[in-house]
Amino acid sequence: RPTAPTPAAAPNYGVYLVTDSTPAILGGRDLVQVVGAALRGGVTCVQYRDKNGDRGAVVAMARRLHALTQRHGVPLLINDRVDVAVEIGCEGVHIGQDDMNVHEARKLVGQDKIIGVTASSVDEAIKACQDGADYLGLGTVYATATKKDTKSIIGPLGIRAILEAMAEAGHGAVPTVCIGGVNNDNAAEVLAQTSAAPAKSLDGVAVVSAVIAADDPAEAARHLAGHIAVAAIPL
Ligand code: TZP
Ligand code: MG
Repeated sequence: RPTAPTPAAAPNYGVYLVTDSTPAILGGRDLVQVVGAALRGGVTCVQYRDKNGDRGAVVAMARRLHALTQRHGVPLLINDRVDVAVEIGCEGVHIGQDDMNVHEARKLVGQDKIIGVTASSVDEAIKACQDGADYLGLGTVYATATKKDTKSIIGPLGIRAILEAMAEAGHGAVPTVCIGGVNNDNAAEVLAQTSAAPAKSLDGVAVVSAVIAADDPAEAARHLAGHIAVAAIPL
């Protein structure tokens, strides 16, 4: 791993970890320890996602995670809570279709920070690109117990259709990851089936339970990194 990282300048979305603090996924473990192990295994980007914590607890955890990701030269993004990202000065935010819009978020975080947007359709993806999103999370790929309200299960072919439309509309340079039910058993297949090469392919895969709920998060991340490397995505 490079020793002089510039996370915000050149993010690598290859092995994108989204956290979950719920007992069903994290169990009784310490999130900082689990994310630390995942970073040692090769996670390249971390999104802190906590739908339940009160603001004070979320700010405190975000600061701990940021100290950790900074040691690894990896960007930390905050899900939904733009104000928390601004307060702790991390590398950016990730927002869904029902959250703050990209323009509002940009005013709050500034030009130099990363804004990621979830898109489930061609229209949502193109709009997010036009609005200035720095990367897109595409999905839901497969049904998953991690997110209850996954209204749009679009499968690998749905992802590929979005990638093709992005390239066609001139947004081929916007990085993308896919999310939803991706794990070490299906990552290779997902990467192959989503690829709209040579026009556009994914820049990585985003996972929650495949790493956070793994018995050995470092090994799970290492294994995922191997799939990314085999798919010839630069790590
Ligand atoms: N957005 C779409 S699916 C999802 C999110 C945050 C959860 C994915 O979790 P998992 O455990 O990787 O299936
Ligand atoms: Mg959201």
